[in-house]
Amino acid sequence: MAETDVLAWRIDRGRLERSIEELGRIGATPRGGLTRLALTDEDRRGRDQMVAWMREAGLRITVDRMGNIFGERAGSVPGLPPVMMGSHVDSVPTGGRYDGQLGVLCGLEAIRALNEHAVRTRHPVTLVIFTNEEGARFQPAMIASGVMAGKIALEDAYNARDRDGIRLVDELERIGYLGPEPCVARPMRAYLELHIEQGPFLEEEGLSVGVVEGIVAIAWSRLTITGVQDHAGPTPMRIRHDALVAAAEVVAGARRIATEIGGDLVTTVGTLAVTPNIVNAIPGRVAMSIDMRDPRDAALDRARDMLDELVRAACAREGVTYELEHYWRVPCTAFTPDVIAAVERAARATGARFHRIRSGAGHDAQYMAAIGPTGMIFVPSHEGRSHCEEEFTAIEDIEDGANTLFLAALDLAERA
Ligand code: HGY
Ligand code: MN
Ligand code: MN
Repeated sequence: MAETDVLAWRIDRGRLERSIEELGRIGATPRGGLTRLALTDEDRRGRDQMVAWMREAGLRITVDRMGNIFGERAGSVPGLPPVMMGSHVDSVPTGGRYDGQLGVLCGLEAIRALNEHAVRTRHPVTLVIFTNEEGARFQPAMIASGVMAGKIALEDAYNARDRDGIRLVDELERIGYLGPEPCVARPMRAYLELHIEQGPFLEEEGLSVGVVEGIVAIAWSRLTITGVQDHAGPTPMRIRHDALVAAAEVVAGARRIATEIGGDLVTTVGTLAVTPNIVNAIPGRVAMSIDMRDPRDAALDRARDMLDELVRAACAREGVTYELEHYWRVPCTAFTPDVIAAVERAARATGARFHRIRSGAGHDAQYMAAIGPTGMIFVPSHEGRSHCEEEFTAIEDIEDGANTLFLAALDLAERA
């Protein structure tokens, strides 16, 4: 296969657009977004649709014990490790139709294009769909790639419970995706993930492709504050121990930590559950989450220490007790130079307007980078929006990204 010919190959934009539309209808929200939480019936329907398309594309399907789905396209040289492309099909509640879904569908389109060009690459090419990447229903995020990378114990993942106390493993079984394959690191030539940027940089710079160099460090904590539930009327202010007053100090303090440390540190309190959560009772209990991220591991360590002190002081002032658990931490992750270079060559060959970029969002690629050569391709998010129904990426940019993924996968699957 002459190098120059291959670089002129392209994916089929219309076919890709139709797949995005069709998969986006499963779990669609009235405002054009997507609610397809991990291991729900909608997720099962999305998975079933992907498996049907993967079978049509001639892929050999396997499912592992975390419900990760693999579709393998054989290579010409026996025994060579695959080039893997993948992402996730679960979404956040009232999320968008591009987060995760694009990576899986652009990977499928790249395989369909390989079939069209009747090419047999030296290395196999495998499409992978990871379970529960979002961490919206079961925590933490990226739980299935985390098990594969040996960073999360299978039993811990199996016993993760959603807000109704339902276990992850029972839902895997219920939807028929508790597979037999071990969920362990497997040899790979490279792992490539196309994803929306979920930030404003590419669109602001008029770019259609981001060549991702790595991902920030991420820390998730859960805080439970216990005060004294009492009547909102007759209880004098001087004897109150109001869990929500302490929690409110922590919310405002988390923002101050980001301001004080500065740089690219971000802090978010995303969940806050008040008990008994009625007008005329002093809150006796608050459960809340704190998400902190920074490209510098040391800065994230400092932020966590400041959070510990913030919580201690806020609860002491209000005379309430607390439990603070730092339960998930992923280090700042650098992708593999050889894979980054392949992505950059591919972006250049497609004529896309590209630039190097770092990811502020976590992805399965973050754990895959711990077990093999890994890289990512970003496409722009309109106004940088994501994890919302307004999430949008123009098909012209998706096409540039998909062509970049296709040519990078070809490059990596053909080279020795
Ligand atoms: O949390 C994240 O960054 C990803 O959306 N799971
Ligand atoms: Mn995602
Ligand atoms: Mn996401």
